[in-house]
Amino acid sequence: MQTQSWLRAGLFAALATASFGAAPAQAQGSLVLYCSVQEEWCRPMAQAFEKETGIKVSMTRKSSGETYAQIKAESSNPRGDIWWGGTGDPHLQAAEEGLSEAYESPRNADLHDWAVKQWKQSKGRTVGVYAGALGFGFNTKQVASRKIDEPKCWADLIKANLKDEVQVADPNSSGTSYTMLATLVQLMGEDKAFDYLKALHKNINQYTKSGAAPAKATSLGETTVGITFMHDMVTMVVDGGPVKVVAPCEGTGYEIGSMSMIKGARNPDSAKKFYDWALTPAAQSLAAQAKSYQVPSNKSVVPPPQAPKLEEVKLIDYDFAKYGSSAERTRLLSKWDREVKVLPK
Ligand code: S7P
Repeated sequence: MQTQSWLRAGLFAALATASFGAAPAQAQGSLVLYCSVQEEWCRPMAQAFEKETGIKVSMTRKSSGETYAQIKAESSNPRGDIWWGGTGDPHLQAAEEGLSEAYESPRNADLHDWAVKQWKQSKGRTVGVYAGALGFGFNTKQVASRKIDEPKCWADLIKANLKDEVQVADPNSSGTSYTMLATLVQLMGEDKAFDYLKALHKNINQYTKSGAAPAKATSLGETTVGITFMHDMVTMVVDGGPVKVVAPCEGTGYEIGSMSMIKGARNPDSAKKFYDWALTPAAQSLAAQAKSYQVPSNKSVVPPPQAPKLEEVKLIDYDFAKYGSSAERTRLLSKWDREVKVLPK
């Protein structure tokens, strides 16, 4: 387990100034955008792109695993043009299965190595747009009123004092939760990871569809602990929720949030324009305005001060090639369905 130097280096880059044109451009075609970050970030992205280019955007927000499944189901008659955001593993799976199109943006030169590595690994079919570490958060009021120790480690989440008090998404629909599954397998080894997931199951009050939903539930006190990306918990803290964000003591995995052009897109020119634009400092700076605190992939965008300091998190050397492969992702998900989800509490 080593802290990743690419993240450390990226945190100190300077913010390039760029602004959108003052007046909306003329209507210039259309774009069907599949968006897998939070709705609060998807909407300003669609609006800013429309304003910049005049291209009419029809946007649908769905979780990463769900979007992958939709693109696969539509592959003989594609409806979407571009898939922006969401964890990298299902983007890599889509790339391997030929569901996305190779493209080299002139903006690649402006990106951190980790974002370009994602692009090279997928033979040009997906590129990194942000990075973020997996962790969990807890409701400080709940912890105090239950008189339990503050959880600090993955090991704390399977203790009996958190029975029915942990929430995480279903890894089939959620990229966040698949990142957890793949992270635990890499941290503990597969047998111990599945023993852990079975023990965790006893403490789970709900497997949500969306990966960030447990952050909101934690903030509202509907669950004591929520397992999410750390940046999704930070959003709750910024909104004033009684939440503490935790980087698990044993170490944790991370995501390279990605973007892919859909194979057979009906509006390929619009898709290319969006792809190039989404890698600009101006577009990537919209994240912080939408209270999304990932590390942007464009080297000139300084991560917002609220963003988790990834250089301080004990990150594993996440094997994206293996855990983003079609065979491994499919195998792990069906094993989780068979051996964990069906268990009684
Ligand atoms: O909220 C932002 C974020 O955590 O959402 C993406 C996530 O994959 C979408 O949610 P699902 O877990 O439901 O798929 C992440 O890529 C992103 O950082």
